[in-house]
Amino acid sequence: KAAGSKYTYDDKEVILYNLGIGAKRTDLNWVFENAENFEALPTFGVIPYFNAESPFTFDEVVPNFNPMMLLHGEQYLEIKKFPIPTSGTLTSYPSLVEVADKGAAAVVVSRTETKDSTGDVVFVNESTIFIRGSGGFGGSSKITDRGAATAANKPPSRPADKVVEEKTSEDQAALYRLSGDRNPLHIDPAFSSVGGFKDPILHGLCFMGIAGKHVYQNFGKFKNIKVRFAGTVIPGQTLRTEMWKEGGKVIFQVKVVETGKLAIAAAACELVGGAAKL
Ligand code: HDC
Repeated sequence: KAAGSKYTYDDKEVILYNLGIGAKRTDLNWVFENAENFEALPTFGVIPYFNAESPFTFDEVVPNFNPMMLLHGEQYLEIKKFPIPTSGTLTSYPSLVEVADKGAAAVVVSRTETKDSTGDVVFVNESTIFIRGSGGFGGSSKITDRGAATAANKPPSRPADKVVEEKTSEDQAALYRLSGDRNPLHIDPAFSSVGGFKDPILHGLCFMGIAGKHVYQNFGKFKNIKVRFAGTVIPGQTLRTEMWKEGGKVIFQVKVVETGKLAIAAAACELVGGAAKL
């Protein structure tokens, strides 16, 4: 929509988001609006875009669309302007980029620019949605190279430079959904089981936020983050983020400790100024 989708928020939305990705009551900068360095965690940049009205419906772009078969496949977030505002009105402009045919599934890529009231772009989001059972329509299987948004980010063979483990709460998805993603897949077992999951699964953007927090805590500000959701996470499971600093970039991956399976792969953050503590 040319007019864009407005998202108005204040410290309440910021604190709710920070709590949703695991901030603790003792993390005053993240949970107390009067703290000297009160801030939104960097991946807050997905929230205005996520709450924007899409200019297309999945029904219009893929065959056999079933919302129960939809999974978040990949996400790229670029933060174009610092500091991230902790209140205000931001306007998002979403558009469809491409649809690919993966045989058993369709992949839908969209892009959203989010601007502040001066017209500056604050965030760019590129989102890949993986829709099982909607492929086989004879389209190309290729995804266009979009630079950092599609980079392979293969981890180096040496042991990780930094590792952080964080146990998610069993109520993580129940809390995270209040930041705008009310998809029943994350709360309603009757819905998730039709999609193939006995227990409701955690939002991809929630565990991306948790991993982004680990990168931020260890290496400082980043100007972008890209992830591939390689496996599902059930609220209550423990996430292990393994990080490698390669020049101005932190390559990372996330595993579920209880199963040893990858939850995030092909992931990286490019650091602001390339300067980072290690
Ligand atoms: O990787 C599998 C998986 O299960 N990943 C985890 C998914 C997940 O947990 N996501 C987060 C939770 S869901 C969520 O948060 C939903 C949220 O509410 C979103 C709402 C958005 C609404 C938007 C409104 C606007 C799975 C199932 C994704 C893929 O596994 P397989 O089927 O085994 O695929 P595979 O055989 O390995 O590969 C087939 C082709 O697909 C490409 N591909 C694989 N994983 C991908 C992916 N593409 C994008 N994202 C991924 N995660 C492969 O490259 C392959 O393509 P090709 O054949 O061309 O090489």
